[in-house]
Amino acid sequence: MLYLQAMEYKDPEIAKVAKTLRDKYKKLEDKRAILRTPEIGALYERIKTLPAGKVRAEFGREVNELKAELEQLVRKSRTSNIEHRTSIDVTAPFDVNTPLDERPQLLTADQGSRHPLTAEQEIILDIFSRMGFTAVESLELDDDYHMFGSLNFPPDHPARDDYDSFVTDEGLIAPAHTSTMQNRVLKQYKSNLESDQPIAVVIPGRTFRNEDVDTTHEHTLYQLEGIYVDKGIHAGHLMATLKAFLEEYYEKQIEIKTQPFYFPFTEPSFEFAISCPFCGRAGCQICKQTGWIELLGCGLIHPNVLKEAGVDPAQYTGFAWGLGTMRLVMMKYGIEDIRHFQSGNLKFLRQFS
Ligand code: FA5
Repeated sequence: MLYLQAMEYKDPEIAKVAKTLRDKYKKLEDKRAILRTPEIGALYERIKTLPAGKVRAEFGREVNELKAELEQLVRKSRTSNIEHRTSIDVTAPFDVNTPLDERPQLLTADQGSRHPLTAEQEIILDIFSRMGFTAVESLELDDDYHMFGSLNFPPDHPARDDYDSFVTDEGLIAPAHTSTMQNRVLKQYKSNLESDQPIAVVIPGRTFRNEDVDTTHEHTLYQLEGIYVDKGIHAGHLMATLKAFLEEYYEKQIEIKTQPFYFPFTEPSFEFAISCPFCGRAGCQICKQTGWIELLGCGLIHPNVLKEAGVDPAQYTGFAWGLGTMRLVMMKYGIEDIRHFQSGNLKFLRQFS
């Protein structure tokens, strides 16, 4: 299934060709052939026959838009079925075809220990499970629709640039946040609403950003997405849920600060910070002299995001958040540099085993 919004063209000739080509595309086995059809060639020829000026420029622009729409369709055809592909075990530390006696000797399990992030994630999920949330794992390779389109990012909107993500040659995306799972989860659990049950899901995941790495920023980071939808849900429920979770996790009362923010997929949106445990809010290098550490982004799910997943925004409202798991754990143990987690430094890791 392809999730693309068909463009509308003002020029009647282009609109007609667009319709013909969309119909043709559905029947084609080799989807790339749509880019070589005579209809599109004829439109480019037609540009040359128009008088120079506004009419020609407008016609040319729409022909280019149609070409871009078709190219996007082709790209999507390659990526739209990724959920159905067989997964590859990328954790195997050797080529699985290597004969048994030539494989590297592995350390016995009793010489290793769980990574602190894995252990903490279990604690986090246990708290949310007790709060009524189901856990769903996120994907580590996704597509443009789930990264942007399903999340109310208009095409070519500058907000897309805020997520400087990694993209494969085939157009697959290493997700920059766990929000890529929102549309899937809403679709998967919307039947709850019909039986008067809320949608209450948390989604732990590994995400990737082309980031300038420093004490609080990693290029490969862990997030925990949360989604809650029901009738009559408002920002008070969001704040109460997060505060209840944080106080359970830190086992003490904590100071939080929220301020308005912008995300295309929530309205209103907030940035949520907790007081810096390293300096007690006096200001230090880790909190960049602000006294606060940004922990998560959140807000009320935008009606367009609900609608896109088939949930009626006139009946239901909901909230969502994306929590930086590594920062949460840093605050708990006073870890002053996020880079320790993925450094492989045994001195650091053994403190948690
Ligand atoms: C997001 O990623 C939004 N998807 C969050 C969201 C979800 C908003 C649902 C509304 C609804 P942001 O880019 O601010 O937002 O990242 C969220 C959190 O991830 C940050 O507060 C921070 O704790 C963590 N984070 C972001 N970038 C990094 C990084 N480079 N290294 C470590 N943690 C990071």
